[in-house]
Amino acid sequence: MNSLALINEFLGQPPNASAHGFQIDHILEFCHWFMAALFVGWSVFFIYVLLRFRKRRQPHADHAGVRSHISTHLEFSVVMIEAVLLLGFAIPLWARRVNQFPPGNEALLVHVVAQQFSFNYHLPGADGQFGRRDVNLVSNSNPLGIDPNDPAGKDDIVTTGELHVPVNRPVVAELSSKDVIHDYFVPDMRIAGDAIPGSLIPIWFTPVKTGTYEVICAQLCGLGHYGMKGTLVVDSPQDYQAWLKERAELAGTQTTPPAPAQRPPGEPTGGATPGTIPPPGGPKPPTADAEGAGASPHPAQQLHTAPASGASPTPGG
Ligand SMILES: [Cu+2]
Repeated sequence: MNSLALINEFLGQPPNASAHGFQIDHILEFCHWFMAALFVGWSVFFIYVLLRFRKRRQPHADHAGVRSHISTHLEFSVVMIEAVLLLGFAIPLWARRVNQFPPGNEALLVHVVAQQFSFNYHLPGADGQFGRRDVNLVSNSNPLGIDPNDPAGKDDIVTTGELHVPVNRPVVAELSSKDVIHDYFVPDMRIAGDAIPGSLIPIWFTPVKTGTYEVICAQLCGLGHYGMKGTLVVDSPQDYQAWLKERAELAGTQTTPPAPAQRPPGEPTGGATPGTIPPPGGPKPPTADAEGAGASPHPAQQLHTAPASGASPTPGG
């Protein structure tokens, strides 16, 4: 770390842990120093103008305005520096990030599916193939709607909140969302990307330091946004293989994945989880609302709605 990096640290940026991060850091450092210089420069100019054009010295307004061209030259220089920063550094760096993805056989591909208020991860398992996902199969016990009848999905690994990746290997994360727009942000990896319903947005990074890093949602996505955090664990290759084995064993024995994240205080406690809203005209799920006694249906009505045929939320197999 050179002395220029002091301003990034001062502003709370965690140390970089990715292969490309130093390029982002250089631009950030330059921008922060440039903005600091502009702030000091314009502040001095402002104070000078207040004194120079005070009423005692300038009792009558002068319509001719400023005769010196210094401020014009200064403003032109600032515009030039900003144009060079944007066209010469920021846009080429961004272009490299979005155009030069690592080759598919080299990278680890993971699907990241955001929802209020957690991140789900889908890994292809030992066969390297992702199982088919269907929005109609999404339920509390199958948060990603993986088709139980698809052989490619049998060994898939699904986790919520925590992802493990091996060190020094590129990771391509394809972002999508089940409900609203989220943003998958890993500050230590200097990477972020929006997770938008109906879109698949790939981002990539290569972790270069083992450790545990924070993942946060960087889009205001609802009342529980503040708690939408996760963990990225960068493992040594051996630890990563051990984790994969552990997850595969868990997937084999566990029929019910972990319960969905609890709703934060203030969030409506309606029974439906995002993605499990029944289609219009379909049977309504039994209401789990404990707040309003009037909301719970009459036992006779429950008899009508509960045993609707073909509406079992439990995936077969
Ligand atoms: Cu979010």
